Amino acid sequence: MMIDPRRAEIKLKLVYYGPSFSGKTTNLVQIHEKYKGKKGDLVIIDTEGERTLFFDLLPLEIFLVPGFKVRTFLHTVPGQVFYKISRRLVLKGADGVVYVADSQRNRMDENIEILHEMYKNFEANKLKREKIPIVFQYNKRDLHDILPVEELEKELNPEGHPHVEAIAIRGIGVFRTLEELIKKVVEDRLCIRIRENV
Ligand SMILES: Nc1nc2c(ncn2[C@@H]2O[C@H](COP(=O)(O)OP(=O)(O)O)[C@@H](O)[C@H]2O)c(=O)[nH]1
Ligand SMILES: [Mg+2]
Repeated sequence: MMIDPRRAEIKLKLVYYGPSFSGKTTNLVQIHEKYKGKKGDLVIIDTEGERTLFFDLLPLEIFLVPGFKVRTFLHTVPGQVFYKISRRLVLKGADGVVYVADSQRNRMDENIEILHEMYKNFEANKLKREKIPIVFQYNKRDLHDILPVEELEKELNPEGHPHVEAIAIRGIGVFRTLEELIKKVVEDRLCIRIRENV
């Protein structure tokens, strides 16, 4: 987090982490659509077969703290095994993380594996696991062979971080996820209580 009192500006770096194809890029595309006029350009690095080669980046301006402009930078990570290093680097200086899990039963092993990798990467970046705000997003709730939320919670989120059910492709749960995270980041880091209706 960077606070620039002269420009009355707070800069936040938020990272969407998770396995390949869980819906991270879709979240950013939906947010980009909604915040027309308040945003910078969404950078999606497209490659054949996989949408995110290095990262997606979406700068976003919001007015949360009275008198301060909050500039948020949303990043995603590439999911595949061979981009391990990018996934470590992108966490550098992160203020908060959304863990986008794929709710499908057959994706559970990968949800767990990439989550453990994320916790290891926190350490590599000197981020304290207990201190960094995390919101879990259980995505693809529209599909058939999905696990109940209670089971996902037990496996992925025993610490009880906030969680949101989502169908990112239809925009459902996307903004709630982002709002939950920003709220948590600002409250934890700036010790400011946010009104309930932001
Ligand atoms: N059925 C369904 N498909 C989704 C949902 N969210 C994303 N997808 C699809 O899942 C695929 C991977 O999404 P993408 O955002 O590229 O995943 P990423 O690899 O995590 O960035 C794409 O084909 C999306 O359209 C969802 O909520 N439901
Ligand atoms: Mg992607």
